[in-house]
Amino acid sequence: VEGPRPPGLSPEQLICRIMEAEPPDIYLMGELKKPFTEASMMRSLTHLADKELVHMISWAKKIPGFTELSLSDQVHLLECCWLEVLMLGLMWRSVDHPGKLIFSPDFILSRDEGSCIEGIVEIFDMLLAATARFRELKLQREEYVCLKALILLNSNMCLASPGSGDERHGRSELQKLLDAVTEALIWTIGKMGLSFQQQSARLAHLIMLLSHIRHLSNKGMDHLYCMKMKKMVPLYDLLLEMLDAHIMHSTRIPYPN
Ligand code: AOE
Repeated sequence: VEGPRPPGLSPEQLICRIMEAEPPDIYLMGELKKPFTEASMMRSLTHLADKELVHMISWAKKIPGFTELSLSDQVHLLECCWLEVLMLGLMWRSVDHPGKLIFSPDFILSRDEGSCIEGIVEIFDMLLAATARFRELKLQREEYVCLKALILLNSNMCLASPGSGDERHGRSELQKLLDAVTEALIWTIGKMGLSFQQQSARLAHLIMLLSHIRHLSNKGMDHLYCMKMKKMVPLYDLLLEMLDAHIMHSTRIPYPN
C-alpha cells in the first residue's frame, strides 16, 4: 500500500533531516528592558517573534518535500500555522522549567510577570498547562520535531486554492508528506521500548495535544488582535497584512482597517 516516500527517505533519514532543519536559539540581548511595562514587554515579544519567523521560513523550506509543493500551498500553510509553530517551540524550550516560559534563553517569564499585559495571563496559563502535559509525557526531541512538521503540513485543512487547477495534485503531494512524517513519528515512538498498546496510547496523546495547540493559537491570535487595536504591537505592514488575513480566515468576518 505504501507508495514511494516523497523524497525517498526512510523514517530515520526523514527525522534526521527534520532535526537538521531546527531553527537556532534567538537571543534578545539589548532589546530587553526591565522592569517591563505592557508596551515594552509586548515590544520584546514582537521583536522575538519577528526574528523567529525569518528562521521559520528557512525551517519550513528544509522539511523534505515542502518546497516541491505549490508556492500558494507553501504560503497558506505558513500563514495558518505560524503561531502554533512558535507556541510548540516555546513549550519545548520550557519543558524542563515548570512555571516558566522560556521565550528565549535571555527572556524568561513567569506566569505572574504576565500580569503586565492585559489578558496575557490566561494565555500563559494555557501555554504552561500544555507544557506540563509534554513534561508528563517526557516528550522526546525526535517526537517534538515530527509534531512541529505535522502542524505545518496539517494546517491547511479548510484552505483550498481555487483556480490553481492542480489542486488535486497539490493535495495528494501534501498528503504524502503528512503520511511520511506520521510514519516517522510512529517509527520513533516504536524505538522507545513500549508495548504495542502503550505506543498507540502515546501517539494518541501526542496528536491530541495538537488540537490544544490549535486552540491556544486561536486564543493567542484573538489576544494579538486586541493588542493591535491598542496600538501595542509594532507590526511591519506586510506582517500586519498577513495577521489580518489570519483573523479573517478564522472568523470569516471582515472588519475595517
Ligand atoms: C509564542 C512563542 C514565541 O516563540 C514567541 C511569541 C511572542 C508573542 C506571543 C506568543 C509567542 C505567545 C502568545 C502571546 C504572544 C503575545 C500575545 C499572545 C503571549 O497572547 C507573539 C508575537 C507575535 C507578533 C506578531 C507578528 C505577526 C506575524 C504575522 C506572520 C504571518 O502572518 N506570516 C504569514 C508570516 C509567516 C512566516 C513564517
